[in-house]
Amino acid sequence: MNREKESRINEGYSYAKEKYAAFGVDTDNVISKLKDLKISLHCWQGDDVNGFEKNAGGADGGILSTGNYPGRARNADELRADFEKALSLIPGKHRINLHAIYLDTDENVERDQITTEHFRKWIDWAKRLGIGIDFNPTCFGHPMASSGFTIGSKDEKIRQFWVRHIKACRKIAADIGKELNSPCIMNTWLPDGMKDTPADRLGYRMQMKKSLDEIFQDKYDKKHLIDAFESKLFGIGVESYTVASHEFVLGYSLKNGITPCMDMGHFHLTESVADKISSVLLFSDDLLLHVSRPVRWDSDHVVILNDDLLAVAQEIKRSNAFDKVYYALDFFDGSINRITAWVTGTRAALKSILIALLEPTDHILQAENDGNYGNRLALSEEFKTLPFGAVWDKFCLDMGVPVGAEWLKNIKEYEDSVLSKR
Ligand code: RNT
Ligand code: ZN
Repeated sequence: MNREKESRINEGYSYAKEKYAAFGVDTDNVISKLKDLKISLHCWQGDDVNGFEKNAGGADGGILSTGNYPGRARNADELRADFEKALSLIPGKHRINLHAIYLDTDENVERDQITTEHFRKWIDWAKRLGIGIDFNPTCFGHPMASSGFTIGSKDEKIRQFWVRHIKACRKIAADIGKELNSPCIMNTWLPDGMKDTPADRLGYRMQMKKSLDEIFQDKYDKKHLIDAFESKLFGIGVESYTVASHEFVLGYSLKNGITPCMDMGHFHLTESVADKISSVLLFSDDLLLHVSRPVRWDSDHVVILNDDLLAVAQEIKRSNAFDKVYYALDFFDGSINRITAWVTGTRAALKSILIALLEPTDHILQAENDGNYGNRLALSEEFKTLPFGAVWDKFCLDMGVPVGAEWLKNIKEYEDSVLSKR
């Protein structure tokens, strides 16, 4: 970056600093907090949730990536290269999130037989980059899941197969956490459900509970493994019944010391995930968020800086809970450059956090406590146009990543020299 541009960014920043200081907000302090904040980047945006099993069949179980933009990663080496490109355009040091189907091995290994060694190359790579890895069992896109049930199945063969898979994944996740010296968050999402109204809603839930109890019998140190469990409302082809519903997941998690996971696309569209945070955190030590963007349904669009995203970050800030809430991205759009998708979504999530951290919350709170709801409203509106963009630019500059839309040039270069050759 040339000196002229750099000094313009610094000028903009000192103006913003002054503006925020007038409300008692220290922008330098906010930037230093944001530097330490980690977002978990999901590997599955890089290849449309296909994975690298020998007979990879893509996603099912109600989730769907659409689009055929050229250049999708076809193997783990390509995916790692794409990740590195994305990470180089995102300010801060982040984590990556692997699904079990992203194993990197020549072996043809069944899901209930996978071991840490099948992820050795990922672990070594993460060590080299100095980043953490999160993990997920993959309970979809497999013949044993074709009945629509996994650990909630009434068929013992199917149920036990998936119990073995999730147990194997927990072992791998704990090994990863230990080796990388950073707890690995393993999130379990289960597609189990039915297209039409079941006669036995309770029965499958009892099966699932029994399976989970078996799975969590294996004990691991929280220093290495944090177990999370994701709820869902419905999926395509699973419209009438989801075994792991919000109540099921929240109930099971709270009772068993598991971290609940709330995906922003897994609720009725008029429900506010932001509103749930303060309730969940009163009863759970922590919370995993799958940061996603539903458009009419759980469509997993790329995350953008919209009201929902901002409201979530504001709630976490207002609950002073950034150390208890883990941000993991979850979207998959195959219709655009996949690195652009990662970078856009991650930068949007970081911007929402930055805006929340910069918020002069005390002033809004004071107005509320004084019973002056007019001032609360007016201040909230005024704060929306404080110059956070100048602080964001400064943050990007400090972190050595492109400022503004400059990063699109890097994407173009990479597309020309790498992606277009695939
Ligand atoms: C599905 C869940 C789940 C998946 C990933 C691939 O609706 O959101 O988190 O998106 O595990
Ligand atoms: Zn999710």
